Amino acid sequence: MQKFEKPIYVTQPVLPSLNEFTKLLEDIWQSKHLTNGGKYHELLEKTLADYLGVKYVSLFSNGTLALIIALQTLRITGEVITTPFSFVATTHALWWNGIKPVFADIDINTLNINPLKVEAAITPKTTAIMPVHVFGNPCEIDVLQKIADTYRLKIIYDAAHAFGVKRLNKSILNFGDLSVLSFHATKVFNTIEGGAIICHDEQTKINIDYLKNFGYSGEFTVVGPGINAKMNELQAAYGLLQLKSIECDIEKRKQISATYRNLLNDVNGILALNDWENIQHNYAYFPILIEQNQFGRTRDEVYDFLRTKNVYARKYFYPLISEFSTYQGLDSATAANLPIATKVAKQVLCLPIYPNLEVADVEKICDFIKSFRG
Ligand code: T4K
Repeated sequence: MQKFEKPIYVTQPVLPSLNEFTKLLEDIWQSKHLTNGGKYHELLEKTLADYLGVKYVSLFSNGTLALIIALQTLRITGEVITTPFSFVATTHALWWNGIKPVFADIDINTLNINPLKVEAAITPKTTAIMPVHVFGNPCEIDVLQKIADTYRLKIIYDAAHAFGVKRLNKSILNFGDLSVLSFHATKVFNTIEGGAIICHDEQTKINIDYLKNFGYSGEFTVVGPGINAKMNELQAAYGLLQLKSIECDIEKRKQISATYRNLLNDVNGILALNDWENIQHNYAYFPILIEQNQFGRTRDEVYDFLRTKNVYARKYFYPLISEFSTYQGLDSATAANLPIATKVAKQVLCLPIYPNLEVADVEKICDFIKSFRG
């Protein structure tokens, strides 16, 4: 089988129509209102709140700053329990706030933080939990909330992957104290770079908006040491256009996901996560776990082999965040404390998935994988 002529990456952004974007750019050029909460910024916040089914959206220049500000908003200090199986920005946001990250292991079925391990990691210094809806699959939100209520902890969800995900028709962004989205180019919904904090009451929204704008509450008043994390008008306008195709984009992702599942279902040693009951997924990623004993090849061998075929699958999330030198010294960062995450990080491979990926290409990727069985 011939390798792909052009590289197939793990993802590819959906871009809005250039013609339509040009019209909005002309409008922005006319108004000369480029940033600091212009009309497209306001409109995108409202449109997203409606689309997502949440009360308040505060737009940000990226998801990482949104995470940092979410922690500032709730004045989180001390220790925060989080997952090592995520993109490094999750824990970096804690570090930037002078908070000690405490890693808890993940659940083998969901790849999300295991609530039992969260409860076991609570100390008198714990103030909050920062779980991640990894690959867009919801955490055990009810169990986590019960733990948070019992121990009076806040929950900030890193929902970077969870745009549009619903449980029983309700957005999972409505759970916890705050949820943070990323609108990076690699995400289901993108504004090139961007992000948002979702909150549930007006005062919190006002505080978040102060913090992302240097702490200004009026022309001459600064209420706190804020930062500059605003989204500009060009990106907001781009986001509004991108929303037009989002339903169709997620539907295409669903088809790709179903094709992978059908074709890889019977391959011994390749495990894909199934759709979950009562969950409306967004199919942001297509992770598989490769069991070497059954498949006859390691995850790294499959990764390298696919690259020879011009397929750039990604090892999200390897290494674990706890394995990076910044965090290695923490008591909770050991493989002994994180056996499931350690195993999963060695087995996981995210296969290409994006709306414009042809089903024939998905079939060919599956054929490559099958042909490589040991
Ligand atoms: N929390 C979680 C759980 C996250 O996953 C992330 C970000 C964050 C927080 C932080 O949110 P942001 O501050 O980023 O808003 C990517 C993204 O840069 C990062 O946003 C994302 N998570 C992470 C999982 O993936 P890389 O280094 O793997 O991206 P990169 O540049 O290698 O892109 C992957 C592939 O996508 C490329 O091979 C080709 C394609 N691509 C990429 C870009 C940027 C395109 O086709 N066009 C593009 O413009 O980190």
